[in-house]
Amino acid sequence: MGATLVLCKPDAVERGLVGEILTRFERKGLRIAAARLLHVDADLAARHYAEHTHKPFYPELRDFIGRSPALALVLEGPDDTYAIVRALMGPTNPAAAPPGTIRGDFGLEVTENLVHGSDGEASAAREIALFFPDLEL
Ligand code: 3AN
Repeated sequence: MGATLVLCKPDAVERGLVGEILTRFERKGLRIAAARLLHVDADLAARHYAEHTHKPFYPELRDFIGRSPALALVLEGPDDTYAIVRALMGPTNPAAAPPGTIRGDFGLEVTENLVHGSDGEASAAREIALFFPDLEL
């Protein structure tokens, strides 16, 4: 069994795409283990995006991720659940994402790219603990 953190980012919530996105993960066979609608404030953004805080795009990313609520989820499935989620999401830049992926079907911009999914087992464990400190899987 494996688990990963997913964020439906503010653009997904604002555009009413959360149901569509969750449907894709659920139809694939992944299970929702936890969910929480929250404002990602500057402190949480800096901890979540620790490897990006010094990059030129970070201020824009921080302001975007905190501009309205995001839906944080823990999805459960096989050992490589994080990779399954990322395959359904598509590449970071929605303009380059193939049709059939979430970003390919619904996104145009690299900052407003609808979803986040942990990029490995270690980052999944770190990010789940950050957003769901009381969760026991
Ligand atoms: P992913 O979300 O596909 O794992 P990361 O972890 O490389 O991508 O980047 C985290 C987030 O930072 C992306 N989801 C995107 O919103 C933003 N981002 C990454 N690269 C850029 C960039 N070159 N310009 C603007 N935003 C970026």
